[in-house]
Amino acid sequence: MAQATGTALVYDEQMSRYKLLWLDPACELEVPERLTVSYEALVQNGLSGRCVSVPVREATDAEILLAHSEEYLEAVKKTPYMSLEDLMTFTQQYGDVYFHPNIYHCAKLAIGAALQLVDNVMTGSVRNGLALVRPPGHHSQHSAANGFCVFNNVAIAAQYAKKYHGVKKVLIVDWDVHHGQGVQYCFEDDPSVLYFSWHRYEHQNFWPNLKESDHDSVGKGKGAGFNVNVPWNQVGMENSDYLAVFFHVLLPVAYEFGPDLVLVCAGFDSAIGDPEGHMCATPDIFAHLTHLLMNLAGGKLCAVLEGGYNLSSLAQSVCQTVLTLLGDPAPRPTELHGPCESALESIHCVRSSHKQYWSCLKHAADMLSYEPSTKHRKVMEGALISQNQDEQGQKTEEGSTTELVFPELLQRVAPAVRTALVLPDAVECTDGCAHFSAKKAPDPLALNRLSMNGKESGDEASLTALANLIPVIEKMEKNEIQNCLALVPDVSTAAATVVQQANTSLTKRVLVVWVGEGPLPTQMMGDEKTLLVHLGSKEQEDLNSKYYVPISLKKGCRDTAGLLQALLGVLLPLGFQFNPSLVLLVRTPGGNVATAVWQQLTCLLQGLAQGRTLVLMQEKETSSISATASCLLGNPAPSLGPLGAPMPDNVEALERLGHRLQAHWKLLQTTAAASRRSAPCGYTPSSRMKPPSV
Ligand code: Q9C
Ligand code: ZN
Repeated sequence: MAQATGTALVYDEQMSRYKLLWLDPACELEVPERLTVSYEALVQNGLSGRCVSVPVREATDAEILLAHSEEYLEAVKKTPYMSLEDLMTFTQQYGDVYFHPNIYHCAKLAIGAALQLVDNVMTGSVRNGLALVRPPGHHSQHSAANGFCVFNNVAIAAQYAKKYHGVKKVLIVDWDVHHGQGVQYCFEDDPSVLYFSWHRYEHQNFWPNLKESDHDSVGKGKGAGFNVNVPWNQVGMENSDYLAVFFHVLLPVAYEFGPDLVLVCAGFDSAIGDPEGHMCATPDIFAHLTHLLMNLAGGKLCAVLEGGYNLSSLAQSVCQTVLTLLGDPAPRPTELHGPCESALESIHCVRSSHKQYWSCLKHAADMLSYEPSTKHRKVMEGALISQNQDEQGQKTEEGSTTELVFPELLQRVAPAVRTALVLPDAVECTDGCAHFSAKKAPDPLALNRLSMNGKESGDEASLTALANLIPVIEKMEKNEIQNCLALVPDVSTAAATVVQQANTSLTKRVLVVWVGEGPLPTQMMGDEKTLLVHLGSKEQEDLNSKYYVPISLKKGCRDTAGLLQALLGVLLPLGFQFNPSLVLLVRTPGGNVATAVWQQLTCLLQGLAQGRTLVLMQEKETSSISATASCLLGNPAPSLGPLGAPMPDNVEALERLGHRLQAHWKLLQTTAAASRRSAPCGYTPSSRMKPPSV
């Protein structure tokens, strides 16, 4: 089947036609404007026009019964005919939810919107999409409404995808700030649906105050290991905390799982300014979260709106998500200083709880019996504190929350040319790219630049190839070209030239990702403007350099699971924290990396440097041109399928490397302070394997 393209937007303003009809402080945040404001923002930013508009429909009884009981459905069916008084009474049997004569209709449309999205993605008429819906779904349960939710839109969508599209494995990523306990209950013993949720928890002091929202609820029976909870035990979590959880918990597990479809419970109450979440992650983080999920399942991603109660934060976050689904480069993340201590405790705990279920976590540190730094408070005492904190969300006359101060939506301007190809003349072209010959007579200015850099001694062919690269790099700097694939006679010389050229400006930082064996150009062993990460098989000496990171893997790049672990757990955290303005991806001849893994690498690295990626390959590697160009053009990498276990030696080596580097690069941390202090010193692979000598 041809590569699916396009982003669906499933929306109908009908879903804004219900509201709270009585006084209830717990529910007044859930307003119709949440939906209209989100949609208006998409229109204003020209994004709805770039999406494929997909109509909603009402879900059928059979579809609702995929996740709910008949008794509950029959009860909800009566609500359109109830008096106000009866609606209030009906509402009272559930927690933090309200009914309205029109909510049953809207709830059926919300499910139908999610199912329309799944249909369009699964049949390949679009690649991905967002359903903007009300009421939300992830708190609703088999026989209960809860937390503004009536029917479980995403749970039903997952069951539907399995039943009607033959989907074998579904990943549900719940980035809403609340625990989607309804989704957890639905799939607790089901190994075909992996549910991940992070949520404000505060040691059970935050709503819904459940024991089963903690990190040790991992699923039951055959589903053990397929429920991943990351509790936030403090408010104020930032971009670094969210990214650290993706790099060290969600992504390794998700890639090992190998889903056929990704569903996102896309709640934006986890963004800054939200009166429920009290978190500090900025709206642009959703561009990165989205991008990081877009190469799973061959790009089949369906996002469905859940929470989000600060209208301005919500609208910005929705726009960032859709921009990324459409393929626009994500903005550069702002200063990431690494996860906070409380987030590290959570990460440490969840990795430890799951180590027996996932190969990628097999060597994760055990929890120690140290006293946690974030003290466990008594539930009742804490509940009072949470309630008082919530008073700070001030209300305007209309009942919407006043806007807090956070960065404006960063305007993203996509370059006119997405992908430039610099190829030897005889080489076959790939569609959709701009071509730059490597053999045409070079620009004299560029030649002059090269000779100033001491390159005049090289042979004419390689000099010409280099000279033709320079105008492309300049265009990338001017935002006229986003990325480039160049085939050159000698990758080593070309890489050195590019780094030299890029470093001429003071603010430029280059991340060099060197795949395969050397020779590494000696003049680029790394400095504060050049971070060099070398993925290869040669045993490296344990250099203690911050800017030269050799990742040596046994069997080189052929241990797919090991390489993925290196990519997700080391390269991406380093890259995000370094925050380059250009990524230079170099593949040496005979690098021996499988095409599908190379594509994951190429795709994921485009989350950095606003997608400014320059790929250098050896002239003769013409068979990789179309696979590489496809990734640079924004097509998803093909699914790797479920991953096996990485080679134990490689896991050990990565663990050791992480410990060595985490003093410099805090985004590599995966453990809380108490265990981190003891880990790096006296740590050897063999001491890990043997029981401690008493
Ligand atoms: N201040 C969704 O985000 N409880 N639901 C609020 C505590 C209800 C959130 C009371 C929160 C429900 C979809
Ligand atoms: Zn929520």
